[in-house]
Amino acid sequence: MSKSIFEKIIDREIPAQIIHETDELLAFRDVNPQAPAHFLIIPKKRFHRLAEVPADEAGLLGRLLLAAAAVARQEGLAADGYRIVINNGANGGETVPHLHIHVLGGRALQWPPG
Ligand code: DGP
Repeated sequence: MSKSIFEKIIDREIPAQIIHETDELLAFRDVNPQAPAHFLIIPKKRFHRLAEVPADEAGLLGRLLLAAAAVARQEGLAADGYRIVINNGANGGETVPHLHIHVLGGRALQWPPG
């Protein structure tokens, strides 16, 4: 299967503003920000969406969430708060077929989303 945009970012084939990286995950700024602060956390291992992550990867999912909180803190979002979103599949609004966690902050966000 051909590489997704996010795999090309992982492999440094296309540029991105990377703000955190470990051997298993990457955080970078969203190219089309929906809030003053908007970044994505992705696993380097490819899962098309949350629903495809097997039970034996529960630890990785936990570390992705912890990294989202840690990078939000690093970005100065912890005091005022932020939102974490995972779009899963077409009706969820997922456009890039590689699991990603959105972190949005820097303004008050509406609920429910449209
Ligand atoms: P989603 O709709 O949940 O699949 O979100 C995909 C997000 O990925 C969307 O907010 C825009 C972002 N995005 C798409 N292509 C690129 C890219 O080439 N670079 C970066 N940094 N973000 C991208």
